[in-house]
Amino acid sequence: MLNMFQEHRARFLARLAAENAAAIVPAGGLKIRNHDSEYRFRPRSDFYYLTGFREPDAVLVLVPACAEAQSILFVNEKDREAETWTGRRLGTAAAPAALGVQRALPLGELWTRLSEFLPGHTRMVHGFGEDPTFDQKLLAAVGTLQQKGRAARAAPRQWVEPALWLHELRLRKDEAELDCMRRAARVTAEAHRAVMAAARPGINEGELDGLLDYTFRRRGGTGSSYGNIVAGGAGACILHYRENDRPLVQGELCLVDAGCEWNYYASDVTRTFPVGGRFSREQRALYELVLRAQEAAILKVRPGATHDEVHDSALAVLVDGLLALGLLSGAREKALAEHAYRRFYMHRTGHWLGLDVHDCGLYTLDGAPRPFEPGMVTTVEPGLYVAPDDETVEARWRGIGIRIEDDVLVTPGGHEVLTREVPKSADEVEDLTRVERTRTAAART
Ligand SMILES: [Mn+2]
Repeated sequence: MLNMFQEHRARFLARLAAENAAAIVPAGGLKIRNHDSEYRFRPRSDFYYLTGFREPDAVLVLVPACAEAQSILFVNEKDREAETWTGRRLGTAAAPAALGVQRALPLGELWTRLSEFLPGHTRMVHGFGEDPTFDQKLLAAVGTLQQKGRAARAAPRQWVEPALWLHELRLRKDEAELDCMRRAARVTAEAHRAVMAAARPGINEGELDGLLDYTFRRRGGTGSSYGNIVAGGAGACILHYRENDRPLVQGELCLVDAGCEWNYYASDVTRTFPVGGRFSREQRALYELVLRAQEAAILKVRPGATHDEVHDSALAVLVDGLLALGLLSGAREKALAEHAYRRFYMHRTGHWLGLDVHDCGLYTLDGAPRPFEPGMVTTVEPGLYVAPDDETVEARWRGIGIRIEDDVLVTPGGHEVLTREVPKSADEVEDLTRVERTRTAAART
């Protein structure tokens, strides 16, 4: 695993050297929840991608033009008393061997020593906006250097955002990263199966939420990639439903949008199933429509295709289906052109996936949709949501919310559905959620 991060760093350093640029990448710090309790720490993705280091506060400095060391990590120094209170620290002595950086220095020296390493670089990569205090200190340090005006050893005079070089690297996943994403996908499949098996009328959404978290951690994941969504009934029509606190009702659907994070790499999966194990006619009709749209969209994923093509192919299937079922009326072209479908389908069909659930990476290049390349991972996630108070449709359709989402890797020959082990066909999903079957299976084991 150390190799993976060293390779990322080497690739980024090569780019920085070619651009005559330095980079400063902070891990981020603890966030206060209240008083002296903090939220669980997760390193920022750029920092983790380049180091594999999980301690807060550390700062990576990459300086390819510096003769003495090109990768320098500033870390919290070993401190017996502080470690008793807040946890173990790697420290400056152990960091170079453990992480493969050339030098490690105490964090307290960052702002006084940074000026030693920056001269000779004309540009500087930093992501502004995450931590204004850090930004201020960095601007001051570089400003001081610029005012010295040492002609022979230039100070950085141009700022470059991480999106330009670093995020281009992160967008294309290497084999070691894909291994993490495949593991995340496998655990996610197990968690969705566990939820389907446990779901029954009366169980609280919160219990299923807990079962997801439990399965993710039990199987070695770093947690969930984002806040789990467990939405029974019309809750599914709220795209980012977060309450997760109602009992499931027989005959309603339950939408679960949750993915395991493995070694901080995300998976992002949505499944929708009937509470009690049998879709109603209307639920099944819409479910199979969303599934057909998703399958059509997945087939589009291959090198050279774009997010727009994926979205349009899902949309064509959905609009045809809505017209056939009578949820939309009139001409197909008009329904598409006037966005009549947006009442039922208001989001896009996919986003990049990687260390972040909505991963970095530009969606357009020179104003045009960006073509897929092997190694990129996107979600494919069409849905249909009929608001519970939508008077424009017959009552039997109201309150049905469905989304089906998988994670799809672009391969040289087309694509690979990383999350293919998560059950998806209407019959499979009914089978797994049928209450009598679950009980009999439990009695047998
Ligand atoms: Mn998603």
